[in-house]
Amino acid sequence: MYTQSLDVPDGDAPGKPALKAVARPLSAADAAAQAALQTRFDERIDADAKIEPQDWMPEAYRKTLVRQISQHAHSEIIGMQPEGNWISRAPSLKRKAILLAKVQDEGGHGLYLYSAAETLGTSREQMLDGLHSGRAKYSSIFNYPTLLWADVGVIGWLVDGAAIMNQVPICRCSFGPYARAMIRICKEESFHQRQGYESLLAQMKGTPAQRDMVQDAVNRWWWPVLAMFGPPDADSPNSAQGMRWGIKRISNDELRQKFVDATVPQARVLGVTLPDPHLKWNEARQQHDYGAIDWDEFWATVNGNGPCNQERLATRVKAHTEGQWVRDAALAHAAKQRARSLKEVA
Ligand code: BYC
Repeated sequence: MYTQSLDVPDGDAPGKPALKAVARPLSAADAAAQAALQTRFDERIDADAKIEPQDWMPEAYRKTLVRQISQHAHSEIIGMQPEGNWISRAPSLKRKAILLAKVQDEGGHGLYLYSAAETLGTSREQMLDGLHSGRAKYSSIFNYPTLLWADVGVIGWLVDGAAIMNQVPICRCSFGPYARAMIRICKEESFHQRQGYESLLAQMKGTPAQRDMVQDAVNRWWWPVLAMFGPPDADSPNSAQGMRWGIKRISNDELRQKFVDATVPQARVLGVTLPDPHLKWNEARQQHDYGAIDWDEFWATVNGNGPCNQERLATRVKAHTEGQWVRDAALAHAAKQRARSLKEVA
């Protein structure tokens, strides 16, 4: 039930012959019109122009965007939980205010992204249904626990740092509403990354126990963060088409490498070690070499068997169920206002 990787079959009951809709052949005129639309779409993609919701687009392009935006939006929403757990335990008023703002931002990001998906014809209800039923994916990283206060800082530094690396190129994505949503999201992610790093700097200036706590958190998050960028390019089924359509601009492995190269000097300034004996500067490549990522652990987590998958989904479903009265009240209020304005017009 909790898997993030199920694809729903097209409704064929087990043991029964599949009923397939038979497509009516296109007339010559319709086929020519279709080809012209496809050509226009391809030209716009080649010219790096934006595709807008009212423009014609191939169904596969629409589907790919809905898939990616869905998993991105759900990541933001589920991503509120690991840090949200610490709001009531933040060590000072300042840290609590910062954390509250950050977690609210993540909720806001989810909402912009659900709206971007709505412009493609997929409703918020459909998206949420996919999440709550366990059919839709969200980022593997949010299935790891936040055991210590230092984990909150490390999420800001490393998880949001990885998110920025991955998401800045999406500001140039070919689909207008997604690209525009990403501009604001990236500005906020930048604040998130800085607050995390600043919190860790403060902890590293504290007691030996605080420094140990930061190192412990870094040790636990480093490898799952590297896996966040997705499978190696050679095992990434969606990359080639995503790149062709300008949805994806930089490959999973390239982004991972850029992240490692940017993070090593930051770790040095912070005074922590990164838990990888193979991590070293490669003079010839002018990049860091790093050790092997445990892809079995990644896929187990994506497929519902990470440390917190069940808890994350159960918490989300409970929050949605318990929030029903808020949605009912908002709808009742909107209906009242509509009735009042109709009365005023009459
Ligand atoms: N976790 O062919 P690939 C955040 C899936 S929000 C789970 O490379 P693609 C933040 C992938 O979906 C973080 N699944 O796919 C929030 C695909 O399965 P489907 C989220 C993953 O789409 C709050 C399959 O593996 N960011 O940072 O070309 C607080 C094969 O992969 C993961 C975004 O969503 C994963 N880590 O590339 C703090 C950004 N990786 O869909 C921080 C937008 C891969 O075929 N998304 N999979 O069933 C993307 O850029 C791309 O979708 C990905 C994957 C790079 C993630």
